[in-house]
Amino acid sequence: MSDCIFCRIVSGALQAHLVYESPSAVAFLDRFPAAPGHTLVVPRIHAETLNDLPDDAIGDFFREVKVVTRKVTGALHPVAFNIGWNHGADAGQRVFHLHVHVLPRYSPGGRGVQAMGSGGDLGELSEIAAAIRSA
Ligand code: DGP
Repeated sequence: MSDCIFCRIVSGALQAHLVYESPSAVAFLDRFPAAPGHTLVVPRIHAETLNDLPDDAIGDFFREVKVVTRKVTGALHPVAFNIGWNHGADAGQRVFHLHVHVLPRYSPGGRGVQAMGSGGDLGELSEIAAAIRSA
């Protein structure tokens, strides 16, 4: 898609600091890093979200996320990572080409994604689980 900035990075039309390329994925430094070495891993094919990535592409793609994580570890020696992605505008997704944030952490005591929860009354677990199972 010519109007997708990550498709343009994948094709070479837009400059980025590439750190890894494979037949299925491209990885480059986030232009607005949250930590040194903050890297984005994107599938070569355009998929807005994980739901849009074909099932037969998912394994290869996530294997490359692992490769990139190991490369960042080898280069920068973080103590841990937050690895994940924003799925949908209301979760903070701003670029609608699936990308996994590989975000190195350099100090202990980090809070996980659970810290994004709102707390309070979060519903009855058994009812919620049943609804998800039957969906
Ligand atoms: P998200 O909120 O999950 O959609 O994150 C999008 C990320 O993409 C954000 O951390 C900044 C980064 N980004 C946006 N535009 C560019 C760009 O043109 N080049 C690079 N390298 N990163 C970009």
